[in-house]
Formats: sequence, C-alpha cells, structure tokens
Amino acid sequence: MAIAFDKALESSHLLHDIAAKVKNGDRLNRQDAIRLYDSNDLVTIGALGEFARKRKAGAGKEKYVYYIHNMHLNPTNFCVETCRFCSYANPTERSKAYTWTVDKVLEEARKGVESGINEIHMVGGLNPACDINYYEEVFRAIKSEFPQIHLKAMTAVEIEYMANLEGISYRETLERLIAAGLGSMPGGGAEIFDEEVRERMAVKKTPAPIWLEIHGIAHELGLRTNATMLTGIGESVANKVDHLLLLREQQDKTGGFFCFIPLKCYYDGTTITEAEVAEPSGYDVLKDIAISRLVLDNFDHIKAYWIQLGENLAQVAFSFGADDMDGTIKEEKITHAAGATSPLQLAKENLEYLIASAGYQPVERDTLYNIRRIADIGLESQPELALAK
Ligand code: V47
Ligand code: SF4
Repeated sequence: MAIAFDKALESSHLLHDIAAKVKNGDRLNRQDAIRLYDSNDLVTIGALGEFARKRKAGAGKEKYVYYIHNMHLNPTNFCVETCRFCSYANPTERSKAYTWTVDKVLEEARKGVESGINEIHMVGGLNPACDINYYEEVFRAIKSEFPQIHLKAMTAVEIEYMANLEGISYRETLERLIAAGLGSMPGGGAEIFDEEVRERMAVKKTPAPIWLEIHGIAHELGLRTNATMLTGIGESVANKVDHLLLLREQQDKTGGFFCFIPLKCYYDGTTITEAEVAEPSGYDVLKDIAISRLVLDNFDHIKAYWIQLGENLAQVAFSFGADDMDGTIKEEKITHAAGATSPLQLAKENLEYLIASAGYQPVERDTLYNIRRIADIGLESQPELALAK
C-alpha cells in the first residue's frame, strides 16, 4: 500500500518544504530531520521514504526488496564488557558462557553450508581467549573448506578490542583478517553515539570517533560495511538525528557503507527499567526507517531487520523506505536472548512470500548486493511456515 507521493505532498502542509526538498533531491539538514521526528504525519513521512527508496533503486528496480540466504554464527558469548542492554552476555547467560573451538565453528558452518547459505554473519563477545590468531584460524578454516562462502564478520567493537589485545593498529588488524578471508563487516556495536546515553547504558567500548574511524579504514582497505543504530535505550530524537548525521558524514568521506539497519531494544534479562526508557512503538520504528532513508541520502540500502521488527512490521517498512529484509538467519541469539518472539529463522519461500504479499518484488542477493535470483512467486497459496533450507 505505497502512498502516492504527490497526494502526500498536497495533503501535508506542515512538512511541505521538506517534501519539496526530497522531491528535488536536496539534502535534509538537522532541523528537517528533527521536524520529521516531531511530526505525527506518519503517512507523509512514509510516502517521502518510499519516494526516496524508489529513486535510489533506479529504473526497473523500484519494487525490489532484497534478502539473503545466510546464517548467523556466534563463536563466543563471553564478553569482558557489560552493556546494560545486552542479554546475550548478561550475568545469567555469562554463567553458561561458551567459547567454541575452531573445529566447532567449522562444524556449525558446515551445517549452514549444507543448507545452501552463501553468507556467514559472524560476531561474538569480547573474549581474551578469542584473539586475532583465533579468528585468523577460524576464517582460514572456513574459507579453505568453503571458498564460495562470504564472511561478513567482526564489528568495529571487536576490531578495537582485538587490536588493543594484540598491541597493533586497527589497520593492521583489518589487513590480517582480510588476508585470512574477511569479506565485509556488519554494522553492529554503534548503539547510539551520544556519550550521555552510552554512560547510562554502561557502554564503555568503542566511542563514536573510533567506531567511525575503524569503518573508514575498512572502506579504504576495500571492505564494504554496514551501520546500525540501537533505539529504546533512553535516547532522544536529537540523539538519533545526530547519530544519522555522523554516519552520513563518514559516508561522504569514505563511501563504503552499504546498508543502514535501525535496531530496537528488547529488554528481557537486562537491567533496563520501564521508568528510564520508552520502548519504541511500531510508529517509532517506521519513523526510524523512513527518516533514516531520507537523511542517509548517500546509503543505498535500508534494512527492515525482520528478527527485531517481526514479519508484519517489516512488511509495512517496505512502504516507508526499506529495501532489504536481511536473511534466513538459521539461528539468531542476540535479540532472542532478550525476548524477541520472531522465529529463529525463516525459509527463503517465507521471506519471498512476505515481500511479495506486501506488493514488492523479492530479490535474492549476495552480500555485495549482486542479484542471485529474481523470485517468480505467485501469491495464490501461502507457503507453510518453514525453517531455512
Ligand atoms: O550491536 C544488543 C544490538 C546488535 C540487544 O550489519 C540488541 O547486516 C536488541 O548489528 N535488543 C547486533 N538489540 C546485531 C547487528 C546486526 C543485525 C542484523 C544485520 C546486521 C548487518 C547487523 O544488536 C548489537 C546491539 O546494537 N543488541 N542487545 C537487545 N537486547
Ligand atoms: Fe559485550 Fe557487545 Fe554485549 Fe556489550 S553489546 S556486553 S560489547 S557482547
């Protein structure tokens, strides 16, 4: 149910000047973004996001929504940090903390590869037992057995930790991991760049300048990377806007971000109380999708991460500017440890059905957004909910 842009433009008086900027392809400024967040005119905001998405997609691809057949692998959930929103590495989970051997990582990867995945998304806690030598060994083992698999791994937080552990630069850390098989970097660990929120959430790792510097170095070394923003941790509208503006500025400099992923916090197992944060509503999530699409005019892709949004809200997000759903996943731990109730994985057919039944064209991609398959899907019968194959 995409909304006609011109109708939205006519009907919205308050956002008229912003809509005109979007239509002309002019860059939005901080005040514009804050006004969009402060507006209740969700229909217009969505229409603007959809308009910007279509223009960015280019002719013939206006309806494309991408997904990937992938798996998440988390070799360790032991972490020296204690970010308050993280249930994955919280004290209860910590008492059951695990660290996989290289063989165990390989065994888990093998299960995914047998099911036809083409990307492994690997991240883990900050664990002194998993230093750069460990990850070099893991990457080499995976790439030598499965050279066709793309390794999207290591957040900027892990790069910072590993570099400090080893006493080497971020650049050298990245160069060594690239030589071992690292293909791209996910966008995790950015949280909210604002220092006060980070302090309240006990986030001691990787402040904004270092997170951005590491992504900049990765881009210079030829790696594509993603970026995230975690909401629902007590941030203000201004904090979100400033986060987006810092990402846009970095992208202007080094140009290697592929995709932006707005994340929303789940609270089970955390110490975060209702009194200190506002849980993002569906309304807030859709604004994050649309406004990030509008502000991040130099990012090609905005992801509706179905694991956190749930399948239904992810479908609506396509009409607000999202053009990616992430992947089949196989087994998600970080958000499910904190209470997410979405399935742990979905089969390709289910993702395709979700995209097509929202009125969009499902496109299976690889990590670098090369098209693997344009799905030809009829909507007569909904596929049984199935696990990723
Ligand atoms: O960095 C931690 C967040 C992130 C919670 O790059 C939580 O394609 C919700 O970055 N509730 C990891 N979120 C996930 C991530 C990601 C996911 C999918 C695709 C990509 C990509 C990246 O999850 C962490 C943190 O910001 N997180 N705890 C929680 N309780
Ligand atoms: Fe560790 Fe990352 Fe969890 Fe923070 S969010 S406790 S750094 S795993």
